[in-house]
Amino acid sequence: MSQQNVGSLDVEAIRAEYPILEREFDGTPLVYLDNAATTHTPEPVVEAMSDYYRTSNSNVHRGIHQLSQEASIAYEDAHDRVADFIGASGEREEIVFTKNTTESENLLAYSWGLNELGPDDEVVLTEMEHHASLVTWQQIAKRTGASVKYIEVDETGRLDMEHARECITDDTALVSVVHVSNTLGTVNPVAELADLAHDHGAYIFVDGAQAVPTRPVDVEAIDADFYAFSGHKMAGPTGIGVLYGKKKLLEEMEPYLYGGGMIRKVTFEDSTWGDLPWKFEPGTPPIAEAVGLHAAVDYLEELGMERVRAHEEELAAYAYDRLAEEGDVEIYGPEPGAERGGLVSFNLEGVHAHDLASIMNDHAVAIRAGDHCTQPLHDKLGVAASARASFYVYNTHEEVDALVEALDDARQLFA
Ligand code: C6P
Repeated sequence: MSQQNVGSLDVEAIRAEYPILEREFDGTPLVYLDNAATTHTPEPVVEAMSDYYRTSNSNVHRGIHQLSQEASIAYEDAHDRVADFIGASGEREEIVFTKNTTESENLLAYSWGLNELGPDDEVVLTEMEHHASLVTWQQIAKRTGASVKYIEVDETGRLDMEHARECITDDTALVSVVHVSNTLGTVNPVAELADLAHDHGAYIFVDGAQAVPTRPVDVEAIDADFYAFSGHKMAGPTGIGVLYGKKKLLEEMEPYLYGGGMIRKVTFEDSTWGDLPWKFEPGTPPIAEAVGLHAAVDYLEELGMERVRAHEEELAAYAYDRLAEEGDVEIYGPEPGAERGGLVSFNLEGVHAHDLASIMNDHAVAIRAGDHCTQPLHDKLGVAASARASFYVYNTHEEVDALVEALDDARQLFA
């Protein structure tokens, strides 16, 4: 297999569109393996955003003038483009732009959770949830009297589906599950969980922060009621995220932020709300970021999401196998294959993950170390922290080799 053609992506051509990858630290070329935190932004996306600022910058839905109309059309089109990308047939009405996945989860929790949950209700999470949903539902449960249950993760890093069937009952109001775990890499059976939730009259929210950037996602094939992700993890800009919701459910939900741009009629006594999705997008929204997200979707579709997935799986398998050969490395999560996304979390015996990340940094290898916002999961794994290498469309086998080679330095210094 050529080092430049991983999973049939032309990685050399792809890398040429990311000037940041040319950076060197003390003469050593950057090896960026922190893509689950944030991916880099290719030239077409930067160009689309700077073109917007150069030619059409204005506020949306407020002006009759030409620039405002252009900005409004670009902003609205971005909703349609995202809807199409994730298979939402209700188009823009089902796509709410937020700041990030975290805000999307909070929107659902405040808007739906605070109003609908009560002491008889249960919210079913999994032990591998990111704090963005785990902390949010904990807090909403405290305020509403609802209880929270966790589907267990088994020793292979997969969800225990037998336990899932025990946890999800007629008392369940919502199942909140991460599609691809940012720590274990596990790809969860979200469609099966959606069926389970619906069989018991519950809704399902899917946290797709690590899924939409890395594989084809069809929210209607999953039958997700709600689905969230962030622009900055999918070759797009920071400052924009998405909450997908089935139109009927979003229509029934109260807004959670109030202000201009989301109303139909306001009197001194009361107000009524505008159409979807605008009733959830008060104030000046992330317009240039929406333009950038649109360009990122175009960019990814041109690469082909099946090819992106194949590339991710292949690099994860290569990294897993190389790390597993080391003998003193503990790897978390499922073995390589369709049930593992493009990341590998691990620990090197005798070396704290933070020290390891610091040694990697000396080699210009950027990885993440810590709890990855999954503290309870790390407690369960029996470690305070782990190191994590996560891959994207521009990563190569050689970069995985650089990661593995740097382990020797860490051993010499700390072990
Ligand atoms: N994970 C990481 O793993 P925001 O920061 O709102 O764009 O995304 C939050 C989030 C929610 N769910 C999952 C599964 C995630 O992985 C993340 C972000 C980053 O490095 C930061 S903790």
